[in-house]
Amino acid sequence: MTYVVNSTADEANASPTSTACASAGSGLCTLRAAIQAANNNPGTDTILLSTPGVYRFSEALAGRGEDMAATGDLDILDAVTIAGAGAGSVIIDGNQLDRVFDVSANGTTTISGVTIRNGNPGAGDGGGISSGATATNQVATLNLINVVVTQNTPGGFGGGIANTDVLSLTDATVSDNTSGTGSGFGGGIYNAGTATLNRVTVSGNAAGGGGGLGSDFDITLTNVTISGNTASSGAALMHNGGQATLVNVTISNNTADPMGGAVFNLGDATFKYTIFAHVPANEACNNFGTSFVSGGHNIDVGTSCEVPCSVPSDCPTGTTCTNNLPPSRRSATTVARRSRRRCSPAARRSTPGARTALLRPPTSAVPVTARARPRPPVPATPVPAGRRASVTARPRSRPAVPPVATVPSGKRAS
Ligand SMILES: [Ca+2]
Ligand SMILES: [Ca+2]
Repeated sequence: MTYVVNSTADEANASPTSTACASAGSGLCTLRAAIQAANNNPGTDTILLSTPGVYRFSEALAGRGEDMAATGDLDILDAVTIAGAGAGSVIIDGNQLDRVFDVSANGTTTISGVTIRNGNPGAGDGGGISSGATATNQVATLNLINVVVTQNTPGGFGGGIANTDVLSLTDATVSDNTSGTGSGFGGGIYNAGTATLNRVTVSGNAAGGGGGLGSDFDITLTNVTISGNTASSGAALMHNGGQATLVNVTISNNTADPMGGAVFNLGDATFKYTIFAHVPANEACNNFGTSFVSGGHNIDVGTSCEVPCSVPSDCPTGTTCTNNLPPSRRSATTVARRSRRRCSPAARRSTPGARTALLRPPTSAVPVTARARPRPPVPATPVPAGRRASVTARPRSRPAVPPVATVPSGKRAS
């Protein structure tokens, strides 16, 4: 069935068990009433939000912790398609009363063409959206298309979005969300399932760990910009486990204190055609994971995000192992020079200045010990306090986080 919303008011359906959309107040079809009706009507319905305006939660319907869409957040219990007229014109505003959407429906829910803002579920996860099935053997898949998620502030994880199942964002912006004061994880998005982002901007979000993105499982970023996010560590991305795949990603101007201005990795990560733009004096990447692999063709304003190499055979096809130290530091010790070798596009060799770099000793002349890949510099506090605290506080189905075991022995402060 297709429900056409014809009122921006926030009113519950006249009958909470009806499949017809008519609110208890005006008799019009409100967004809340449409969701209640669609929940009651088996199968994937469509809800059209064609009327521009701000769909603001009513204080009269405040009520966190309710799961039938009658009060507080809009609970999606049956897979649905919600189609808005555009993120610039259709704004769903949680009014700080609760998160905006709580998706627990088995199957595929699609939300497009809306802005989701001002969600605040209190102590819960997912300021704007929480998505994940609660029933055993069910999977909530949420696709967000042409959506803006902004200015949401949960007490828990996932300032903008918290996902425990399957999430995708396409042509979306996740901006200016904040997860739990000080210790929250995933300022823009918290992913404990699988997350796929394509043509997405993640900016201005804040968290204790993972300012832009905090991920415990697989995450794939393609054509993504992550900028202006802040955290204690992993300002752009904190990746705790599973595979992170970054292709055509720009990471710039993210700020972490004390470490990991760009990426904090405890899992497996690969990156290709990726720009790491940060203050060169700061280490932008902290890798304690099982792998941190360059697919080549990256640009690193500093050097910390490129994986060290020792010999050309360490590098992907089309790249070669060259000294990445700035000219002013190339008189450093042999060990330092080797630790700063990075895989760079082979095309660079065509420049006259770099040509001498080709005149290196043959591979056989490099001592075997030099092949051991140096670890990146280890900061004073390997695992952020926020991450530890959060694992303790939220033991639910999160994966085994290997924060301590993966840190090289002898490198922890304290
Ligand atoms: Ca339905
Ligand atoms: Ca609710």
